[in-house]
Amino acid sequence: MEDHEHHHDHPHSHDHGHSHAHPHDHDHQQGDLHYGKGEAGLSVPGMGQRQLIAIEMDVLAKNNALAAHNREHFDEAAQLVLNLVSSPGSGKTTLLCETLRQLADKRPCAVIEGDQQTSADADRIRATGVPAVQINTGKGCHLDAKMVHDACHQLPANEGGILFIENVGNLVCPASFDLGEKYKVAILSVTEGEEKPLKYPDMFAAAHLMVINKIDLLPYVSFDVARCIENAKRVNPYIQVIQVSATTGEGMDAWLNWLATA
Ligand SMILES: Nc1nc2c(ncn2[C@@H]2O[C@H](COP(=O)(O)OP(=O)(O)OP(=O)(O)O)[C@@H](O)[C@H]2O)c(=O)[nH]1
Ligand SMILES: [Mg+2]
Repeated sequence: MEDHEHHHDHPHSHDHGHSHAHPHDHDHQQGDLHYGKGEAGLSVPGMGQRQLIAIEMDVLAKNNALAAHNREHFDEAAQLVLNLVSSPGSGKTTLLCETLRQLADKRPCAVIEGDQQTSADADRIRATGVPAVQINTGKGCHLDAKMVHDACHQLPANEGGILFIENVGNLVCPASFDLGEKYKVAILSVTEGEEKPLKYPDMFAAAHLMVINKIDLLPYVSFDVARCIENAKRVNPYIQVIQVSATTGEGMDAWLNWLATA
């Protein structure tokens, strides 16, 4: 079936200022399907682009208001809050556990864990002696500011400390939801492929720092670190990069130094 509608017939796609160049535009082949080219950047059967934009603006506006409220609390408590985002299994919890061990007796820490189900990650964090609240999102694919607000009320005061928020493993939705954090930190492991920043640009555009994890596995996988960094900088020229192995400890000093000055 030849369907060129998505290529040439965008009823609403007169210029609204969103048509900035995407680095991957030139890769598109004839016959590929592009559902993100409308104004809303996505497609939902039965819904128009304007309707989708209205819904998204409403949801994000409510979330942003709560995130601003969270940020005020975090600032009052002089608490550094980081939102750790990545695909499932990149090593967020492993990196966190190692970080918490290194920071023990140096800086008070607390953790909010987001997963669809289970308290497995909060249990791993609590085993380090650091307080943690597990949020189960059910069918939800990301944490939102209200969830983080509620979780903070379950945690002890963490004046001058660091609150790590481990988001649901997902490189898409968490990019859009401000939780009130100071920075998003994107964790990408070397088993995932160096094209991820180009495939999921929103996440890497939103992140302040990219942590490349599992560098102990570099001898066994074909992962081009320089290319990965180049790709990340194509979507976010300002992104900082740190390479670590959460299991061997390599690169942990750079990460801890970054935390100390963040
Ligand atoms: N070789 C190696 N394995 C690692 C490293 N960091 C994490 N892993 C392993 O990767 C797997 C996933 O690690 P997790 O820390 O659970 O990953 P996560 O990002 O928290 O996963 P979700 O919470 O499910 O999204 C585990 O088997 C870890 O032992 C690393 O630096 N090197
Ligand atoms: Mg985890």
